[in-house]
Amino acid sequence: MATFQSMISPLLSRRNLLTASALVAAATLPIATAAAEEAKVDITTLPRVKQKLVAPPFLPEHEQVASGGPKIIEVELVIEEKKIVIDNDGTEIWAFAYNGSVPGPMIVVHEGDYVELTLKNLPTNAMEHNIDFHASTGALGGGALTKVLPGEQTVLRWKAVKQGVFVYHCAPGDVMIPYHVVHGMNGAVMVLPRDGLKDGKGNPLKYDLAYYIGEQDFYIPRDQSGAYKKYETAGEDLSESLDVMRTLTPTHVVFNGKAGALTGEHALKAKVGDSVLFIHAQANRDSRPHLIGGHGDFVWDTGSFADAPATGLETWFIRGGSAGAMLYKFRQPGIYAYVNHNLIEAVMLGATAHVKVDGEWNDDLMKQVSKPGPITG
Ligand SMILES: [Cu+2]
Repeated sequence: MATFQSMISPLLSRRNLLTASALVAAATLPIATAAAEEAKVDITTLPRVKQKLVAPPFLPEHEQVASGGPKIIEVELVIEEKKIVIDNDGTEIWAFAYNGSVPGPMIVVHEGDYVELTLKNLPTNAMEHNIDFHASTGALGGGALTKVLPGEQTVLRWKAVKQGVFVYHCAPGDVMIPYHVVHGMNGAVMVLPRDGLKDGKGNPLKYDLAYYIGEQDFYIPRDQSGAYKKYETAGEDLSESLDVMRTLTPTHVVFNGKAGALTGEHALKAKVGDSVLFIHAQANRDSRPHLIGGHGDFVWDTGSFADAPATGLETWFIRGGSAGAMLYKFRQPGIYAYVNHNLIEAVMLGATAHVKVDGEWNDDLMKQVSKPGPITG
């Protein structure tokens, strides 16, 4: 009877042989693999471009199709601990803000570019901060290499090898990770394909406008009367905030740092015929964007531009800890509501934006045949 050893040893030796020959083959291959190509990049020869970051809902100036080869895109984020108001009732939070905005600014590059970030922690701040880029590879997304104390700065360079839209956020360790993220310390990166967006069948997709909607859940402690508490300094709310966070029930879910930040006179603007790219980021919690009165013509809800977009969606899904993108061409004028279609969160907690669209009404798509009036039959 064959022993166990004799049964497996031919397999073992065959596997060893295969492994060994694979190693030899790899060693003798011409330097033509993608990995070898990447290793040959001489970073000192690449052009450097400074990208001027802007507060959401806007994106920095950028090309949709990259001209030329890879570049080093230099950006600066300055961390500021600042008191902000998050609703129309004057509710406050000491936010931890990249470049002073909640969420932080969007960075836009192309696949193959390098992001070179200077991260500064203002000397007036109280806490250590850092940054974890979901778009990057290695060292906890850069989090392990970017811890800066108040008064310090650091420079991190990473290569954009994954195309899509991605979240970045502070991750200083332990409970400070969610505490900083739900105090506004997150933002987004868009890594475009070098030849621009595609519809999944190889046809190019262009946008006339792009808006960046950062959704933020807040967990504000209340006093004994039920009123939201105010604090004198950043970090003073730590233990009471953690108690509210443990409930997993946010007191506010808002776009761009404040309920009403993108409604009424602050509405996003477009014209009939404009194709508008909406980038939606949520660093902590699931969301389900919906454009009331329109659709997601093309939706990359996983955030990956390497995958074909879904088409004609009613509502889509943004996984907590990710960003997604949607392209829609407006066909009718009027006010559209762009919401998180958990409507409790949209209407009662703040997650609503408006898009004011100018242009000519199309009766074929919709017509009010008779105005509301008494029932006649
Ligand atoms: Cu932080």
